[in-house]
Amino acid sequence: MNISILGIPMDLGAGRRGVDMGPSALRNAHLAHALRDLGHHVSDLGDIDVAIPETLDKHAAAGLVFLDPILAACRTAAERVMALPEDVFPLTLGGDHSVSMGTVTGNGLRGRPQRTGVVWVDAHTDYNTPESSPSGNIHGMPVAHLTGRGDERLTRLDGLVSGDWAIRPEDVVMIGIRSVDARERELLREAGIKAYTMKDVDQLGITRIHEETQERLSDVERLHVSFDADALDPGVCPGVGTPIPGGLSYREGHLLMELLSESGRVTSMDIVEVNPILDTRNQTAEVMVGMAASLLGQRIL
Ligand code: HAR
Ligand code: MN
Ligand code: MN
Ligand code: MN
Repeated sequence: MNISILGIPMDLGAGRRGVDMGPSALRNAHLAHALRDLGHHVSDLGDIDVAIPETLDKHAAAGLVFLDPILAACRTAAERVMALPEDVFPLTLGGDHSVSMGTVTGNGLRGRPQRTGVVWVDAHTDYNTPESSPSGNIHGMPVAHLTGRGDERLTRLDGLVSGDWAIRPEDVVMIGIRSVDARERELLREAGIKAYTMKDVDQLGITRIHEETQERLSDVERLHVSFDADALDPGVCPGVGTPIPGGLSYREGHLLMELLSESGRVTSMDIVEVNPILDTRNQTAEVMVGMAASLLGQRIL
């Protein structure tokens, strides 16, 4: 397979600094090499330009911290992904999770707009709107905006999305969930988003959850996996800005990636929220490189 790596070194959507260094940490953990070892043709397109927070006023445009530079970066990321040939697998590196508004949109519109399913692997549901958000941090809002809810500048990605393309709420499956804000919970229910909590992981197991996910997403034309490192347990991935106890184990993460890989249906992936400032000797980036390798065909035997 042809894989293109693109970094979005942005931490403007998070409450603390450091995930802007995620792409470097992942490259340092030998991401491209690991994928070449699997026989893939890998090209690293480098990073897009993202504003540095210290150079900006923290203008919280009505509950949206750093809206304008986040919009600009997400739009650029979407355009870069849209420009890739259809046979390329885009592997996009955050950055905080707001980058996925750009990457998912770019993947959905690449070639021609297509019905796109999203597997959102995360401790958080990231379904706040500007009104419901307790923090104003945009990395808590990408799924709401991808499904057409919230601020129109973000749902339209600064005018890039015209017409009626959006991710359908029924085409989103979340896995690993254990932190949801009170009003966010109501919005999720209203929208009918399917979310497997850690309780579901404990009770059903990853194999069953994966089967149900494939069943639910059987009609989508493209399938994007957005993997937030904080879905994994903080003991496995300590280098994240918002660690929540009780996460996916190392093997649960790999099993999910292995099963998604075997399905042959995944067409793009993000790795987000890796924060090397808070990490232990780049462990989190190394674990996430392993997750990408499993999604892209690595097998034990
Ligand atoms: N729910 C909280 C908020 O909206 C925090 C969520 C963002 N944290 C993440 N995203 N790492 O997955 O402010
Ligand atoms: Mn997230
Ligand atoms: Mn998260
Ligand atoms: Mn986070």
